[in-house]
Amino acid sequence: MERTFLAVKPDGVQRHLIGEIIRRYETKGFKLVGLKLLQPTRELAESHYAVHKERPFFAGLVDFITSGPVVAMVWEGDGVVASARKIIGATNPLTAEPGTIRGDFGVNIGRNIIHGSDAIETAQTEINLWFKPEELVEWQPNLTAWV
Ligand code: FUP
Repeated sequence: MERTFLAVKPDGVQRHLIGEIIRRYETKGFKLVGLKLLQPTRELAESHYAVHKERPFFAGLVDFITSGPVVAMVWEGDGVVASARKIIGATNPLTAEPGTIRGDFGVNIGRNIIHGSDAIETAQTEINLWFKPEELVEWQPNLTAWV
């Protein structure tokens, strides 16, 4: 089953958007299989953003993502990688469509609230970077048992 890595960035946590963001993926129908709050180390942040190492914004990006707690998540479902990106919206919140997370809540490209893996292979790399295998939970949704 397809999985993706999502992270509520320090600005999303400070702005009390954790619940709002989780709600969007839960109500869409994806399954949460990993969740933790942590303040990333520089080592973790530099690995996560290694693809941007040579870019002028790299140091500021690492400063920002390590500046406070982040909510790291793994979500599972058919087509979850692309769908999660659609729900997030464009990188620049000023051009992200209304109705997307960045379009609804952000104004600043450097403070764009949430990260989402951009491809299935990237998702696998990011999940392995942020989570140990035993931190991921296999479970079967069973609505009829509870309602
Ligand atoms: P995204 O996949 O939409 O998160 O965007 P990118 O992987 O292209 O960029 C990663 C992060 O770098 C963005 F979330 C914000 C930051 N960034 C800048 O600060 N300035 C830029 O010009 C581009 C990206």
